[in-house]
Amino acid sequence: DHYAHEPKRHPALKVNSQKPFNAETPLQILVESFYTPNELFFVRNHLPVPKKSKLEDDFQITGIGLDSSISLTMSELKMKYKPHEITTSVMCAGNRRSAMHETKPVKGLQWSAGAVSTAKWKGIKLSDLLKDLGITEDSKACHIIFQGADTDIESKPYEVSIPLEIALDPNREVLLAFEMNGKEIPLDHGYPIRVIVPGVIGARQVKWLKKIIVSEKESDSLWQQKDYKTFNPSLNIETCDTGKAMAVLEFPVQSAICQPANGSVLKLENKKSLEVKGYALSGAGKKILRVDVSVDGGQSWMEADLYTETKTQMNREWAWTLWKLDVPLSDDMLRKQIDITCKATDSAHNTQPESDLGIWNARGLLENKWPKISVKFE
Ligand code: MTE
Ligand code: MO
Repeated sequence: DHYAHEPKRHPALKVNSQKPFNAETPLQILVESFYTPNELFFVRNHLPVPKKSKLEDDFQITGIGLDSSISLTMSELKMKYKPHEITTSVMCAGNRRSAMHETKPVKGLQWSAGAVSTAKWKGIKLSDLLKDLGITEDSKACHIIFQGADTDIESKPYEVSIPLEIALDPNREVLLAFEMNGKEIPLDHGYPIRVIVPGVIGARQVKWLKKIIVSEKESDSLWQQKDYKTFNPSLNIETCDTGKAMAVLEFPVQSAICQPANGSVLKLENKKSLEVKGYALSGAGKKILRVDVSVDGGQSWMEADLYTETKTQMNREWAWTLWKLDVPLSDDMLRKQIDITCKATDSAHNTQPESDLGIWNARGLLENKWPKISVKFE
């Protein structure tokens, strides 16, 4: 059985598929803490989890600009390079795909808004390692390919790449991480070493890292060349040109309403206001400036309170912002369904579209239209 080495999982995870294992963090739990507990961090696996005892703590680095293939162990890494800690959110490009699917059917796992989580990661900076090995901006290389230890039935590993420019940028803080929230990285999240690339979609952040290849070209894997691309909204899976489209890297501004749950029937209890909570984040290190909430379909907006545990540098916010608002309740609202929507604005004043007609794409990636929930009082 290819799936003989799957770890035990927390029963609260909302399972999307068992083999391979894909599960989201329940929305209520997501906004309970800034750092997602490791055992409740969403899981996105394309392939079976590799056997733990086979995951030795070393990996290879090879490719152009290097005389030979170099093998590095975790203890060597820790000895040679300064440890570095960052807080980042990891979000799957398919997060909220089910909302896009409602507009027009799309291919892929039907994620709700729980395909995102946040952790403090400790590791070494990839830029330190690359510079030490003499890989510079003027080398012939343009891409860094990462290979995981997880393989398909033809023994092909999960593989993607990132531009060298991002890998070498010390301010981008790309990590070869070995700790997640102060603990060894759990098996589902890439034990013993995974790549963390702040500000980009989850797909580029390779778990169970086995090999780094310094290359002139992008990875030729289907995850780099086919699956994680967006297209003109009028193109479908058959008509889209995957050769022409760019691989998705950085993501647009996003938000979600996590509490109350969509469809809740709430108790009256002399309520004067309703507490609404959610998250917001943006790609490329943009921080969240504002989250606005509307209960009248966008005619008027209230500003939510923002909460973060990171000390943001300009353009280096890698983690989400949690938000909260006590929505005042009028007598009229208590009698009928309340529709709640929100939108976030990032530090470049990018904001979310009201509808997804203009961003719809055949793979259902990067859905970020205004999230909507409805609740009522019993
Ligand atoms: N790395 C390997 N080796 N295999 C995978 O299937 N999935 C990617 C990425 N890294 C994947 C991987 C995708 S699509 C996402 S969204 C993130 O891991 C999810 O990370 P998580 O499971 O730790 O939440
Ligand atoms: Mo993903």
